Amino acid sequence: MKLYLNEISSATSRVRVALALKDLKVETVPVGILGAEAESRQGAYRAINPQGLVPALATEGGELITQSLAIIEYLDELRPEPALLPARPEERAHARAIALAIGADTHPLLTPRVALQLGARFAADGEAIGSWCRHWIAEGLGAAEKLIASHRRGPLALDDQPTLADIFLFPQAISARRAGLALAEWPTIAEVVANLEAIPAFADNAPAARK
Ligand SMILES: N[C@@H](CCC(=O)N[C@@H](CS)C(=O)NCC(=O)O)C(=O)O
Repeated sequence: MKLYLNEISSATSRVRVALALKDLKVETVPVGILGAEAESRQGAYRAINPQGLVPALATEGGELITQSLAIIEYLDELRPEPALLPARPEERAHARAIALAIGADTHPLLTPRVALQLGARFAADGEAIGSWCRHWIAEGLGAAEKLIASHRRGPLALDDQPTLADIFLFPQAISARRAGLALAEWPTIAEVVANLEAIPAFADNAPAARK
């Protein structure tokens, strides 16, 4: 399998964590995502992923799968152990809800393409874009804190085994810290993230800091 990725990408980090948890190895292809002329915006990469986003996974058979959630669920079906969703249907739904609160409703507001448009259309400078990002991260993690705290039965987001909820929460929390937010504001998340940082599959696959 071949993974198109960027090391600073939080969506890529989710897939890298899932691969590590399942001990699956892939070939990696770096794709630049920063700046108006980034590789991800060029025709050659758009021919691979029409959305111009990373991650994207080429399967052994050469089929291209986009979207981190779809990729991770594919990997979970390909190699079911360790399972990334709990057994009980209600808990599976909670894991997906937490993953989507971050992956669908928080992270999309923080991407380079959004920052580019804020700059181009509204003359937002680095400080304004930083403030925008901190606002949406705080809104997203504030909601995730309540969702997690109301269902949690163990040291991780849901229980004692990593699920989709942990895989989506972790990179977003690392990005929050880098954006200057203190995780202590969300005590449940801070505790979960500290426990995840002790698991090599997470610690070794956090999104890299921007240089
Ligand atoms: N929903 C997508 C989001 C993918 C995404 O937004 N990736 C970012 C990096 S974390 C990206 O490629 N951004 C390029 C850009 O914003 O121009 C997923 O989960 O895979």
